[in-house]
Amino acid sequence: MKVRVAEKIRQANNIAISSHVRPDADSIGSGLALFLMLRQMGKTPAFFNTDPAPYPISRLPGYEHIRSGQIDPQTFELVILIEGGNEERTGQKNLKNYFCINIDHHASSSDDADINWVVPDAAAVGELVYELGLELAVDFSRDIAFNLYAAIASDTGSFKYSNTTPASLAIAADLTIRGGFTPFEVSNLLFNSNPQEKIRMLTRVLSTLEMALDERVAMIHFQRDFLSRLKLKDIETEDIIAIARSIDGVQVLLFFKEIADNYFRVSIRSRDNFSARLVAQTFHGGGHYHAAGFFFSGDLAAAKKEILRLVAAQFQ
Ligand SMILES: [Mn+2]
Repeated sequence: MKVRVAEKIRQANNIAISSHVRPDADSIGSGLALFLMLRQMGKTPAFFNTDPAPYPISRLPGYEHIRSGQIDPQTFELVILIEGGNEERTGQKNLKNYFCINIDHHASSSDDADINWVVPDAAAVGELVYELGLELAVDFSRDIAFNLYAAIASDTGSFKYSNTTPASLAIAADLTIRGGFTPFEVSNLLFNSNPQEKIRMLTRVLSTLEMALDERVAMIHFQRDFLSRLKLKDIETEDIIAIARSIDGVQVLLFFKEIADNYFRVSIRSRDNFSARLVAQTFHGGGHYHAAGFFFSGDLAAAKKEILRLVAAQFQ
């Protein structure tokens, strides 16, 4: 599949890139690395996203190249989608007008694109774009390598999560050598750049901690007014989730983010042999085995009750 993707790229000149709605560091870092690779190859790439990335992801090198909005009606010979190939995932409404390649590592990825290169064993799409870069024989400049390293470091929780493989570590090591940067430079940008207000917000979210099902489940929630009182627009919440799921003995973490009245985005994280994806799919969501998400309509108490019932069923 990698060879086919590389072949399509070699044949095209005008190439659009887009990643998913509510972009994370993997989708932005991988997309920017690909954008810079295409430029180096003499192509004319353009990167469109429907949603802006939260701080500090917006500080990744080359972020200023990303344009806001729809790919259409411009002409592109090829559209490359990072982590998800359909309108629901990308927010792009006219994908049917283009030849699309979807590069993803979510087992639940759609197969709507013309070529779907989906590798669930990859810890991050950054690993796949690295492989693609080798196939295309590009020179891994500092910015290309930095973005790919950031993508992998982010999706593996700095190489701590269960998705981390020997390949993740080998690729990361190679990227630091080729790019001439230290792992600390990436950590500093991604993890040591928190605005003070985010830490204040974090204390509020963590104060909602509630345990359930013999303390095997931890639940936290985020209310919209946490942000308005702090004058923050949007915030990256992955590290808040990571803190709550680190509690000894917790197998499942549920994070409820209030989007609108009686409407929540639910993130589910799990350990060992508990499938977060199975729960998410029940609510028409998706994700990975240990990290998945979905939307829930109803009040918070109803959401907790219904989801805990499903979690309890999987415990048995
Ligand atoms: Mn990812």
